[in-house]
Amino acid sequence: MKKMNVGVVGAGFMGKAHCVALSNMPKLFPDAPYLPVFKTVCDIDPEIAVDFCVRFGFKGFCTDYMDIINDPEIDIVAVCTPNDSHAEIAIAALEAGKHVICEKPMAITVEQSKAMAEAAAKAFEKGKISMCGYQYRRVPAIEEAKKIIDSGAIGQLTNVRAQYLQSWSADPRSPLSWRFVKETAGAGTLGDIFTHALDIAQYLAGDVTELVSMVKTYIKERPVQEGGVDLLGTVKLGDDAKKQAVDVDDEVSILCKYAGGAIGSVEATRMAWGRNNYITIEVHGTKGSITWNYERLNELEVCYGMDDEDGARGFRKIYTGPANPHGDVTWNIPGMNIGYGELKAIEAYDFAKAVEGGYQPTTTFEVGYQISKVCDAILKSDEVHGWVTVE
Ligand code: SOE
Repeated sequence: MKKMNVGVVGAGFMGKAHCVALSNMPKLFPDAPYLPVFKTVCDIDPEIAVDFCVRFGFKGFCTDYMDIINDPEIDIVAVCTPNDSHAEIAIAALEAGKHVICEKPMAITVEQSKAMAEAAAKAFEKGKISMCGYQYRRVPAIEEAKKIIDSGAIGQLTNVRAQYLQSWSADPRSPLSWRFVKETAGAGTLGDIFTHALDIAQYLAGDVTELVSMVKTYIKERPVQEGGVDLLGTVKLGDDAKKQAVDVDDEVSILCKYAGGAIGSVEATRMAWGRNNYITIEVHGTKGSITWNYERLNELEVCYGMDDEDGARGFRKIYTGPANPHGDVTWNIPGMNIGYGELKAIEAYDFAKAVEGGYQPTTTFEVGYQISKVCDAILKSDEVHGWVTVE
């Protein structure tokens, strides 16, 4: 089997997600185009880099990502660092002739996203592939929803509502990590999770063309955690901890128009007690509806409203499995279910197929750039208290 050397920059949560996915990809997909070889892992913290190197069986580690960029043996770079370094690392990797998969949000400014999309277009001319990590659109149930919508079975879309609700930062004792600092994160909930819900909505309904928004920060300062490693609310710090101001948003809501003609809304918060990874989509069409929730990610609910008789009308539940998109990764019997790990493996597989086939996969850097433009329009709309057109 063909081998491809991988360099991973950033050995935190997303570094782990990508490495688990890369190692599972050839095991789950019988036609995986290559066997990823763990060549080098980079983290600015040498202890974390060494630990990761040992646990994942990397051949080596480094603390300067340029060691990965300058290594001619490395074919693929996974960018899994905090948001402020995505642009410089991804562009350097593309210019050095690597294929690049970069975590979301793509960058912290529209200008950076634009530069990344341009670098990706140039690299593609030389056969190099790039992808931004908006994985949730690859959930088999969402791909099935897309098939149903595109087939016309639920008619013309009228309304598309998307939500991403979490609670890990609802407690004011949840420490301030890089995710609460504009300089490193670019934005708060907006870049972190709103963009995922937006990506799914746009995948199904077309790009957002006009919007009006509300952007709120509820917890204005948080205790600072020594070391700064992002622990996603799993520790709480007491009143005696040093505090730092939060300069990003906690919650974002928009009303919007989609290019496909539907209207709708997208909302996200990390302050919804009781919600964990609650991503929902509800799509209404002139002939039927679709609804889905990530917390039950294998289940797609569809109502073929015009086909059901009065008194028998309702949502039918489809347990996605081998007969649905990405059925070759799911276990044999619907209801056995896949989770986050398999989803990231689907992303790694889609990326690998694109590398093999020499085409750009969905969730290109161009998509990441378009999402950045919507985020910019959201901040502008909140500022002017009115509707704005997405550039
Ligand atoms: C934290 O909100 C986070 O880890 C996001 O950064 C991810 O993109 C999301 O998939 C899970 O939650």
